[in-house]
Amino acid sequence: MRQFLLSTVAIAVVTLVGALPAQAQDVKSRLIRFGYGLSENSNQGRAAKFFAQELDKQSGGKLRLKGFGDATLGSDVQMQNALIGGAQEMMVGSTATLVGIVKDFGVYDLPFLFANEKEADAVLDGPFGEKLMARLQEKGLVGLVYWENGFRNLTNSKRPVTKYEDLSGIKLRVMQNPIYIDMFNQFGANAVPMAFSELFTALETGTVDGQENPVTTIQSSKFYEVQKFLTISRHVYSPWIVLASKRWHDGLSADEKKMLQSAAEASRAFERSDSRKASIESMTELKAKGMQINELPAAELQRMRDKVKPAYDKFAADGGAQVLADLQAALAKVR
Ligand code: KDG
Repeated sequence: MRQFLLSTVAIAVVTLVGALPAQAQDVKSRLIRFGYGLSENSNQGRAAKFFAQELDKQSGGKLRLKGFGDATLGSDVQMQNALIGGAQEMMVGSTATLVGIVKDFGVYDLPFLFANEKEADAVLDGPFGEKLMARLQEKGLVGLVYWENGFRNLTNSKRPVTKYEDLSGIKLRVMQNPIYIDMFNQFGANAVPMAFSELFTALETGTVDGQENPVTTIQSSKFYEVQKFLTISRHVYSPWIVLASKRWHDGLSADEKKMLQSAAEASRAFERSDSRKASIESMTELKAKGMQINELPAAELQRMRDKVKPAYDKFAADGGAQVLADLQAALAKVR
């Protein structure tokens, strides 16, 4: 009887603690600076706002996340360094710009890797994506969740791209990542690596003729003002990754870490849903803004796949063989 009473009391206490309001949990008042590169009125900006609201709700207003858009806290690479040094708490940015910190993140940049969002979600949120994310900790970063940047498409000011040879001679801005540089040089373009924050001006002044990004970014960054042609190629599925400074994150209580992760996971669901809806809306708006839009047929996409297949061999030869094999095994499970 005594044992029964003790276990009943224990269950009651655990239940009560779990339901305790934030005020009774170990949560301090904190300001969290969250940097990102796109505008406030973008899928990235809307998700940052949702993340802040969710964290506010879960922490009783104590964990105040403040979004800083338009790269006001710096480019992805600059913010990554600020997090590592402990000068900034959080950010969201492209996994493509992480290759200088953990080279294996380049696996996500391989052309035509994911066929659809379902595959991407399953691999990124599954054991493969989590394992790769965990490797950031030894470098001073904590990955919380992946968001969706999306399938990337081509824009330029010169001509319609109906086959990859049409890219010949086009100065094409790419992210600062060797796989993108090689890929577009292979297609005959002149790949120009550049931070996102410099891109609009570079397009406006003709420093570059074109770029490649998801249609949501093309719309929210108003690239239609300086680009005439849009080619739907979906040549890479691009993830974003929500990062925290490990120096800062290590100082959080277990309750605070739990709230942060829970709010981040809620923001992931919101962001993907919002991005997919915005992707459809963006196509309508880009047409209305007068962009000349073409979609590459399957036969041309296959030609492009064949043309850049060496990217896979090069990635494997440069030390990426194991991570590529692991990703392909994870993909096979969801196909
Ligand atoms: O800061 C902007 C980046 O997060 C993201 O948009 C990267 O797709 C990207 C690009 O083209 O730089």
